[in-house]
Amino acid sequence: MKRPLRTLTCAAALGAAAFSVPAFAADHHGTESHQPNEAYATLIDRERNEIGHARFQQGPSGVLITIQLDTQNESAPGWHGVHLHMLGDCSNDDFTSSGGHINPSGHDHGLLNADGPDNADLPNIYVHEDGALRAQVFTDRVSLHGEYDAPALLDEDGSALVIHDNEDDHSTQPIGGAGARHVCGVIEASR
Ligand SMILES: [Cu+2]
Repeated sequence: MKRPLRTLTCAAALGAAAFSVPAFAADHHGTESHQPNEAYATLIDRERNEIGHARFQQGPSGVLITIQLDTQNESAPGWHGVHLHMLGDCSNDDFTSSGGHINPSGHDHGLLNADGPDNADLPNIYVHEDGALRAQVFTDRVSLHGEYDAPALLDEDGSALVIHDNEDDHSTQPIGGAGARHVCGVIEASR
């Protein structure tokens, strides 16, 4: 009795494996979304020198932003406010062409504001004595393409990452006292 039972069990297991392998393979060769889930920005200073870049990675619950500034740029050492501005346009001298903050939520500015934060708000970033900076910040108040109903960075008129002259105090209106814009980068889809 034992031997035939074992044979049956074996055959059943093989049968299951034979069915599961093609199904697994089909999943991995099936249609995948080709919409890019990354974006980048080349960062320029007011003299239009390229001084760094930013990478935007869309995750399931937010966008991870990696910012890099090269050494020898004109950014003053210390903390600087960094925000997401509503137009993908860094064409004029003071970068006001990038418009105001992305903020369809209508919330006040400031990560520490009881009526905030607005969609564009991010933590400050720190520039070292030699001008270099490496930072990662994460936000779920924007998305690349409208994921989880957050405003899209890659919408029709684009958007820009802007680094300000001063630290953002995360509460004062409208931009936390962060001052003028000294670095700008148009956010573009990665290919
Ligand atoms: Cu700003």
